[in-house]
Amino acid sequence: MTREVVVGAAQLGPIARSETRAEVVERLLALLRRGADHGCELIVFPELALTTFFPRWALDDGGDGEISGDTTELDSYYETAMPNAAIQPLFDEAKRLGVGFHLGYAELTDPDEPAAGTSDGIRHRYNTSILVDAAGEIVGRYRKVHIPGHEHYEPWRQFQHLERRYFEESPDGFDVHEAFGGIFGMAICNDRRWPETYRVMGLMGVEMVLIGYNTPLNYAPDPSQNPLQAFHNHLVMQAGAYQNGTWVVGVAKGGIEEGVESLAQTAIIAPSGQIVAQATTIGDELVMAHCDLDMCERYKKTLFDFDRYRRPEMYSLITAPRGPKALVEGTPAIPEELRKAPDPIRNPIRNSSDSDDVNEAGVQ
Ligand code: CDT
Repeated sequence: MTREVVVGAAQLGPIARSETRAEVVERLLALLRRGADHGCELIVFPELALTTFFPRWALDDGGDGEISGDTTELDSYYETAMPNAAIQPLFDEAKRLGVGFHLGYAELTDPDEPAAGTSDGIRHRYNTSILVDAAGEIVGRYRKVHIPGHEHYEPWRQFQHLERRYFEESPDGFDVHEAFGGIFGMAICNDRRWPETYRVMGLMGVEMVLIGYNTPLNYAPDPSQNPLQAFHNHLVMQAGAYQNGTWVVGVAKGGIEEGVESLAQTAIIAPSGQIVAQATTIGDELVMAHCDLDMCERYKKTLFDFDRYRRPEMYSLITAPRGPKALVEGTPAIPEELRKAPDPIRNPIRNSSDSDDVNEAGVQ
């Protein structure tokens, strides 16, 4: 018997700054019910699915230090409990329909709440997603690892991307969860661009990675990338799926939100790297696919048989502290053991007559 999961990728169009949680939850409920009507077992909502993408605005004093000043509007975009009264209808309806869901939201932790895993007396701000099973239980929580953008107000930009001000980097990292008859993982938006995201979960046997995203089409630091946004989006998710033998479900909040245009292109991607379903609009849309989790084995047990073919001893640079910059800036920061590794390009075998101004890594 195949392990098939019917997945609905619930793309959202823009959420206005003035839109209430109740209004947004109504939109989520419409997509949830549509998915249930079509036999979906899991509905995947995007990153920060309950509010507008608020990091585009400076919502505190924007200074060098911590968040300060009047944070009333900023704080209004975070959930301090999950579920809470505003979101409970989504949990209730999903349970009634026997459908699970994935939901991204901004999390403001309760300093005294041990269940949040952060009972250090500090209120933390995370970009978070949860996985809820068909019985309405939260079976996994993930906090975004790779936080893009900038820390301070930058007046030269058309709009801000203050994620690095409003969210802390996850202290937890990646994890996988047994649910829906398989092994599920989560990542959020910018995480999808990093191969390590998929590989860490791949090493834990992930069979489906759920990813929500808000990706503005205008990338201010290098506008030459703007026309490539759609290409890069699918490139990274298709590669992540194939190279780890896993399904990937990438779900957008797209369209023109408060004057900022964001990528849509929601897609369900097979372990072969092929897109099996894709959104055709930039608004609220449900895209669905019957996903055979056993298909993962075809890749996990052949080309990407990690136990058989991986060479982790060759990859230690990947988990070394940030850097190295040696090859671009001329400051060798390569770990000692790698400097000595036989590498015909970076570390050619030397004759005793070789000049001493070449170090063991072959960097001049
Ligand atoms: N939400 C999110 O992570 N968006 C980023 C935009 C990067 S531009 C600062 C992304 O990687 O799509």
